[in-house]
Amino acid sequence: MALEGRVIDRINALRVETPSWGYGNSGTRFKVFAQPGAARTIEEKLSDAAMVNRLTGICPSVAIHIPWDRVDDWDRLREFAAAQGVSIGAINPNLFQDDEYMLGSLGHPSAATRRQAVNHVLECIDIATKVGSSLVSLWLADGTNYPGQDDLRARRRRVLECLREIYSAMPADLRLLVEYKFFEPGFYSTDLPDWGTAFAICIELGPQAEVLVDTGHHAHGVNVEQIVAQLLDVGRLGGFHFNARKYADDDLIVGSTNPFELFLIFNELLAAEDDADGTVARCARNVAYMIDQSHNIEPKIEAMIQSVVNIQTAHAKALLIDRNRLHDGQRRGDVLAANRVLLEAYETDVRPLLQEARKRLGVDVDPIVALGASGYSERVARERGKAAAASGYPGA
Ligand code: RM4
Ligand code: MN
Ligand code: MN
Repeated sequence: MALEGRVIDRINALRVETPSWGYGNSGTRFKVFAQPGAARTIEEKLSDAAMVNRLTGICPSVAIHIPWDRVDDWDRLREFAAAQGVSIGAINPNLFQDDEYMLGSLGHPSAATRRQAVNHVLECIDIATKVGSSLVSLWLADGTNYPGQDDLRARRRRVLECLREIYSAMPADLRLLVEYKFFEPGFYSTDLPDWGTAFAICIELGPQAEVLVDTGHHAHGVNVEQIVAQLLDVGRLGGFHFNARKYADDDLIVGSTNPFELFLIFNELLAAEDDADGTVARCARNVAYMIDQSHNIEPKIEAMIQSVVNIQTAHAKALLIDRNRLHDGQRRGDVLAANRVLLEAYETDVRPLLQEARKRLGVDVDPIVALGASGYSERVARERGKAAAASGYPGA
């Protein structure tokens, strides 16, 4: 029971940030299906995120995207969020939707376009300060589509030079999370294609730059949990964009396609939290857990809650791993005994544990059922209607 109490405390200590763009209309490049009640403004997105937080008890911050969520008065927005019981989390600059960015942003061949891109990130740093956020997440759509289109090393130098300027403008309490992705929209090369490139850039910048792992940004078969382990061991894992993928950067509900991978990721994180090396343990404890999800056909608020529940499930299962027996199996070279320790934890039904954890948090034992019972989705559908409006997604 004492053990169960400790596990429940750790289940309830997890915090997951939800993204503003997950509440507005979004979709694929083929079609954005407008949904009744989809949030149209940043205030509506914050209200929906606040509902997710009320139902789950563990989602008190919301990532925003600039310019999709830009407002004139940031103090007012900060107060609006606080009144809803949430705060503004990571600021995500948008370096891919201006006509100027056809050939890239920080890696663009033209100095004028690079200037525009740097200025945009500087504005985002300023916004972070105004709204009280300690995170800027940077994803570059930069890359090339054809061999020979641009000089790959020159692009790297341009990106680095711009990032140096950005880094030097950061206040001491801000972290820059550098996200990588191996393809799209550049289909021949991407300027920050993998964790190693992102890590090398972070090392060149300094300790406030850390790598962001978006679980959907890897080629098929890549061992994402090993990447997580490597980044933890060098103290440079900054955060996650959790989502699920089957084929590409699908941005599906977290844990919907490969829940075992999610469990193995948490296995690495929890092991590192207790590492004897203080740098590793500190890094693991400061990881920013964020969802980066875009809903195409699924109801948005329900989908977000489903992701949070799936994250909690994987986290809870990883908390049950018997580390003594695991290490014992590893020491003895008993390959299958060690493997079975992980499977035992993974196969445990943690639903009763999560229900107990939710009771202690003072939220409903089943947040999805509670959402249905609240009538929230029907109410916002009535009030907001079905608007093909301003979520930021092309065609939305
Ligand atoms: C990108 C990447 C970024 C997200 C955008 C909307 O693929 O994952 O994190 O901000 O999509
Ligand atoms: Mn992402
Ligand atoms: Mn993505």
